[in-house]
Amino acid sequence: MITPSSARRRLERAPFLDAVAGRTPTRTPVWFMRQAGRSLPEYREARAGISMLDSCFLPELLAEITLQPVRRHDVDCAILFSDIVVPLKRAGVDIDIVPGRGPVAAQPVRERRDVEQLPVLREPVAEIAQGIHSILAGLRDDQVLIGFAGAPFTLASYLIEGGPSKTHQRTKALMHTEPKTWHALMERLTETVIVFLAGQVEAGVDAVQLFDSWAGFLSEHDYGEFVQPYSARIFAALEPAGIPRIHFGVTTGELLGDMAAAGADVVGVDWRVPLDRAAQRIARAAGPKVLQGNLDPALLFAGPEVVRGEVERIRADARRAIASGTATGHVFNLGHGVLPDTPAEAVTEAVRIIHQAS
Ligand code: 1CP
Repeated sequence: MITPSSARRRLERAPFLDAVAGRTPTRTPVWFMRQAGRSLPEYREARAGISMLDSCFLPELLAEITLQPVRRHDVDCAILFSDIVVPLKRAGVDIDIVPGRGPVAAQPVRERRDVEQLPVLREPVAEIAQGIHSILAGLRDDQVLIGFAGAPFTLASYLIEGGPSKTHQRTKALMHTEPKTWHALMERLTETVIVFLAGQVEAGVDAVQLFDSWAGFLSEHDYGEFVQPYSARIFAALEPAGIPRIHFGVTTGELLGDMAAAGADVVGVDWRVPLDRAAQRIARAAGPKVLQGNLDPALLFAGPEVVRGEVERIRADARRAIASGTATGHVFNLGHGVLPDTPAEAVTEAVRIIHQAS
């Protein structure tokens, strides 16, 4: 169980918190997944000569990189600069982030013995707690900090496949051929994720997002049997902390109800499903929730007029959902992360358009 933190800020006028609580925000809150990173020249400069994973363990650097997009784009939320594999690395798993590719595990987890030997994170990551303190000192009281973790399924996929996968074939095969091994792995990863998030909550983050990025590859049945119970345990552990909990995955149109039912307050929706239809699926399964999304990140390349049209359409979809009682609020975001080649100016312009439309 994750208890409320004495470091938690009391924010009275943050648009994100107003939208999540069902109040009318002063402007539409917006943040973008992957708002920190390669699209920013100042990020490339700050990271020069430092590996991705090393940068996640340097408190002042991770704080600076987290704040860069907040300063440049005037987004309403900072997202902690870290990676989903950071808790695995700190626990002692031999995993690295290969530039241009992503997380790669030296010894993939394939058998019962591998699972039994997989280290579990026992202590929060102290460097991240220090970084969070610096970030909070650099934010205004209308800007929130979102902490995050990867969900057990998405982490398991990197460990089992050994790296990024377009099919998740070994992961699915393990679930079905060795369900006991699968469940043992998910137990361990769930513990790690809870300890990792507990440290962020204790350090004072204002909200948390659980990224189950690749859950959309699963059938509804497999999601329900092999994945949802563990994500639900994480959301239940977070509940006493009293901060908003966001759940996100890509191509999860068919799973939105089940992902909402895992216990989130806010459900991320990718661009494939209109927000009002997403809200119906969510409300039917779990009651009305806050929606987060869902501009197609590729459209940041299409120029401000296209973005303006899409922003209006998405806001109309969200308004319809709220008016019909199937959603209680809307946080603007992309349907997935900022693409690395996106011009920084296009991101700033999109934020301006979203705020203007409020
Ligand atoms: O600004 C922010 O959003 C914060 C930074 C952030 C976040 C939220 C990073 C930094 N990683 C993440 C989470 C993360 N990492 C997810 C969930 C979000 C998503 O769906 O995009 C996933 C799946 C990962 C795994 C990962 N790490 C990948 C994807 C690989 C694949 O399977 O396709 C990659 C490329 C990384 C490396 C990484 N993490 C972050 C950055 C800036 C980078 C690229 C750095 C580099 O290569 O030098």
